[in-house]
Amino acid sequence: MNAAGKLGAYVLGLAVVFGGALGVGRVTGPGDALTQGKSPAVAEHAETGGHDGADGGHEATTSSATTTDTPGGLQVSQNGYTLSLLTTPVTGRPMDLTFRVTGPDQRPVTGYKVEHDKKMHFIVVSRDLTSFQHVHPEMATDGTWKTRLTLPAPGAYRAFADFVPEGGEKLTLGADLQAAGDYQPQPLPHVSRTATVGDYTVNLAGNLVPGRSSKLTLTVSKNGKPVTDLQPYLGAYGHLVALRAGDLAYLHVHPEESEQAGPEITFYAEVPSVGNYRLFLDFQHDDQVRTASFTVPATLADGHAPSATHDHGH
Ligand SMILES: [Cu+2]
Repeated sequence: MNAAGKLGAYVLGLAVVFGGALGVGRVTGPGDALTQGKSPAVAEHAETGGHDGADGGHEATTSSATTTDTPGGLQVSQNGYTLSLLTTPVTGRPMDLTFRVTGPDQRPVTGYKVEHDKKMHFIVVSRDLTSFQHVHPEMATDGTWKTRLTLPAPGAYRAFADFVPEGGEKLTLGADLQAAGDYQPQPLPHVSRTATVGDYTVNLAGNLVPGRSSKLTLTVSKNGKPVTDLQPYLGAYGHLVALRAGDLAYLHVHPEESEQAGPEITFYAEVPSVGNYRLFLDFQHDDQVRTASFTVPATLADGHAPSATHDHGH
């Protein structure tokens, strides 16, 4: 009870953990039978103990605790739930993308818990990580979800369904989308702590350290002035999705609760490994949601830790 309560609060406040599989879902979810297969192994390696592993879940910062779990978004089917995309994509014009999630009983899931104001968070990114969309589909009574979006160009895309099924634990399933046509993959954008979107500049401070809760502070300014009247979007002043370069492992991070509507938004993110990550920040100002994106390396704590408290590029 206590452990569950504590973890629950933690999730609400600073939801972090890569794929939701690390401790949180496993401990609080009722679907223990579904995860039994890997829990013992994880407990063994993580040395958190079979019983108070519950409590130690997010405090276990050893790298072994993170590497034994599969991050979210890498599988099209997990815990008996399967994502099926039902639309052949087109590019350059709006399309209605439909999909279903089937449950352990093989039927389309129709019962979902609301999380961050929505029952379904759906993300579509190009595999080269240069295009990102975060949308909220509508569900028909038969469990078919539909959303309108435009894929900017031909190529390979990854779609992520981030949801909590009733009676199950939080999941992020991923599926490929292939848009026919002449494809020009772009290299991963350069590592940068500054992102520009329209008149807005967002600066990033903090470092990603694998296996640790890493504090990230994003500071929003418009035409050089700090923005102090950010609007809540889905119950928070910002939403952050992190995707690992190379395999698009998925991390949805929510900010530390704040009374302050900017210019700073603080997140705690826990990444599962070294490597480059692409971060996408959604924030709302002047009634419009905008996305700022960054490429950020994750490095070991005892390795190079660049001073990151100052913005670069100004
Ligand atoms: Cu969402």
